[in-house]
Amino acid sequence: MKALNPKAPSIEIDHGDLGALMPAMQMDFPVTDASLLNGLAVNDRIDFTVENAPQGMKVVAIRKK
Ligand SMILES: [Cu+2]
Repeated sequence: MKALNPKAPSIEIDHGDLGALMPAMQMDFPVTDASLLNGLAVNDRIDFTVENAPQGMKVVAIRKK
């Protein structure tokens, strides 16, 4: 993970291939709640869950590896 923005809230992730969703890239994802960013630091390796809603993609869960 490359950057945290608790005010947005969002998270910048250098992610691998996400199957049908998108290829590997570095990008900013909105997160459902800033509390998901608690305890994370830049360059932590994470697992994350993305919800692909009609209004756009949102990260709904983050877990440190
Ligand atoms: Cu992407």
